[in-house]
Amino acid sequence: KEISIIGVPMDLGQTRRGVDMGPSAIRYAGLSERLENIGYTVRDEGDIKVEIQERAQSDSDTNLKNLQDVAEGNEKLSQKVDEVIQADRFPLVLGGDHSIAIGTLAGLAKHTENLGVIWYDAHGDLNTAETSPSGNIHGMSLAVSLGLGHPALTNIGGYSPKVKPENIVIIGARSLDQGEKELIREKGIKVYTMHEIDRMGMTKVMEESIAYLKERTDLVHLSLDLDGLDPDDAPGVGTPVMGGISYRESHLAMEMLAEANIITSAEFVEINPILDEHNKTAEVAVALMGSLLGEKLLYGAEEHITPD
Ligand code: DIR
Ligand code: MN
Ligand code: MN
Ligand code: MN
Repeated sequence: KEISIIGVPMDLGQTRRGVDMGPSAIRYAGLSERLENIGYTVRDEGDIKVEIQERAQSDSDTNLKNLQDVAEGNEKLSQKVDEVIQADRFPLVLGGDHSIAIGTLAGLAKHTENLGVIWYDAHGDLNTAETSPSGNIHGMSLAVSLGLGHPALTNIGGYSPKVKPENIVIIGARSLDQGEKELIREKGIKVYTMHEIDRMGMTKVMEESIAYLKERTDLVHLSLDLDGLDPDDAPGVGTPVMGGISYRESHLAMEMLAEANIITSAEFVEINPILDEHNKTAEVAVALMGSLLGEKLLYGAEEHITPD
């Protein structure tokens, strides 16, 4: 299968400059070569055109920051993702802040009633204008995809909602706002917080997540916010939260997804080179993409060791 790389230099979903350079940092860390080495044909679609604002623009009648520009960028992204799926290629979306999941999911959900989503993140991104402490749209993208939020966001792609609450699994959560906790309870969203990861181990968490999504969804999207990882392993993020998922646990998670062969699209977001240490976070992202797409250290992508 061919992979289409789509860069989204979006930093208007939050207020720390620099995350718009994420796509460049990831490409510079050797993404295309890495994927070609495991046998894929890689097609770099370039970057989606996104507005750059040096100062946040607040919407006059809501507390949403940069609403119009975030909406426009996501509309373009949704069209591109839709196009890539229609062409039967695998969309690999590079952020940019996590507000871009709105556009990615809008492009994907056109193709199925039962889109599964793995939200790998320290946060839930389940705020609405009413519950958001920051007004930052990157903290709202999952709620928007459930159909909750400003119509300029929920109607991207021309329909809403994009995903059902029971088709979502959140992994790595450790910083949830009060309104997000209430929404999780109300909608019955499946969440593995750091407590469950510590207690059950990543193997069990992924086995359960994979079984859960396999039984109810057809396409499964991985939305991986690098702040899901521990800041020691992924320092180049705008909102680090200590006590995160380790580099090794993350590789294990990606390898298990590769083995289960359920992921049909992915995005890696929130890499901010200004806050990074020598592009470490982009390098971590590329290594995780390699594992997600079937790279193994001792054998090739198409061979599997099957125990007898
Ligand atoms: C916080 C932070 N919950 C907010 N969210 C972040 O602003 O809504 N999401 N950083 O990735
Ligand atoms: Mn996020
Ligand atoms: Mn996050
Ligand atoms: Mn350390």
